Formats: sequence, C-alpha cells, structure tokens
Amino acid sequence: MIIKKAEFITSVASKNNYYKTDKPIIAVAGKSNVGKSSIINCLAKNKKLARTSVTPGRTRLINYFDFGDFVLADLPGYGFAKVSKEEKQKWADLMEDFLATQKLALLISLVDIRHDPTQDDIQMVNYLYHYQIPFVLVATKADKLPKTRVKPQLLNLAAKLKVGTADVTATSAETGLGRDSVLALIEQAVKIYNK
Ligand SMILES: Nc1nc2c(ncn2[C@@H]2O[C@H](COP(=O)(O)OP(=O)(O)O)[C@@H](O)[C@H]2O)c(=O)[nH]1
Ligand SMILES: [Mg+2]
Repeated sequence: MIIKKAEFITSVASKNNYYKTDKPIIAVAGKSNVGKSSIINCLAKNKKLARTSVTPGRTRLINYFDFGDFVLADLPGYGFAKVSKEEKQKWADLMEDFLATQKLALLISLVDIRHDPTQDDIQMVNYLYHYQIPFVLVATKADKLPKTRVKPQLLNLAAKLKVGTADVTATSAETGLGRDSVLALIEQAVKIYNK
C-alpha cells in the first residue's frame, strides 16, 4: 500500500463525539511513550504529523488522521505511573466505550520490544479478544536492541501475549524497519473491511 496523503483531521476528548467516517478506521494503541505517534509519523513519512512527546502521558485525546484509503486513530496511551486513579478510570471508560462501539478495521497494539509486556498490555489484548476486534501486535524500537535479540524478543512477546509468533512485527520509527510489513497488514485489513 502506498500512502498518498496523511493529514490531521481532529482531536476528540469524549465518547459523544467520535469522528464519523465511511472509511475504514485503523487504531493505534499502547502505553504512553511506546511510540504511537512515531509510528504514525513513520507511516506518513512526516515527522511533524503526530506530535511525539518527551513528556509522556499528556495526551488524553483520540487524534484522527486521514490517510486517504483509511483513517488512522491515535489512541490515548495507558500505564503512565503519575496519573491519578480518576484519570485512569476516565481512560478505561473511554477506551472500553471506543472499542465496544467503533467498528474498527484493525487495531495495531504496540509493545516495547525491549521489555516483557506489562499487565496493561495483556489487559489490552484481552479487551481485543473480548470485543472481537481484529488486531495485530507491533513491537516498537527494534533499533534499540542488538539484531540477534530481535527474534528471541518477538517469540517472548508472542508467548506472553498468547498470540501466534507470526502476529508480532518488529518495527523501528528510526530506521523504518517493518514499515512495509505494517502497511501490508493495513492493506489486508482495509480489503477485508471493504468486502
Ligand atoms: N530509538 C527509537 N526511539 C523511538 C522509536 N519510536 C519512538 N521513539 C521515541 O520514544 C519516545 C516516545 O515516542 P512517542 O511516539 O511520542 O510515543 P507515544 O507516547 O506512544 O506517542 C520519543 O522520544 C520517540 O522519539 C523507535 O522506533 N526507535
Ligand atoms: Mg503520542
């Protein structure tokens, strides 16, 4: 799939005003700082499209981007330690509602390739099975691992998240590793959605 355009559409803060579109929606989820904005910029080949932050956990919004053949939704990150209980509950309410009501073509669930999945990562995968949302796992920041550690870490993540070993893709927003694979997964999901 070739990306012909990538433009910011809107930010949404609550469940009553999700962006409505006939295009398939691809959502990107993951803990704060895992690289959601970076992978969106990498797909768009535009470093300024989605803001990448040095202060994680500040985005409590769903940011929508028009990618031509599909709409990409950058979901608010989870698992930021300094967030209050009320904030966490707000996040959970919004996400559960989003996942339950938005007919997603695909959800790209990001995990950091350097670490074991967190409880929140496992919880996210459980939500995805529960709501029967088509999803793939993407392991970010592969450039930060020695090359020989990449495959063993993919196997470890797949085992701990209870998905097939072919269902976790290594990426790097720095080097562009995995960009083509992620675009192929999106293309496949868009085709199935449009059938
Ligand atoms: N080395 C490296 N750094 C990355 C990669 N992806 C994201 N980062 C860095 O990780 C930090 C958080 O990224 P960001 O995209 O803002 O994460 P978000 O909170 O999930 O949207 C930033 O400093 C990014 O530059 C990657 O693939 N490789
Ligand atoms: Mg972000």
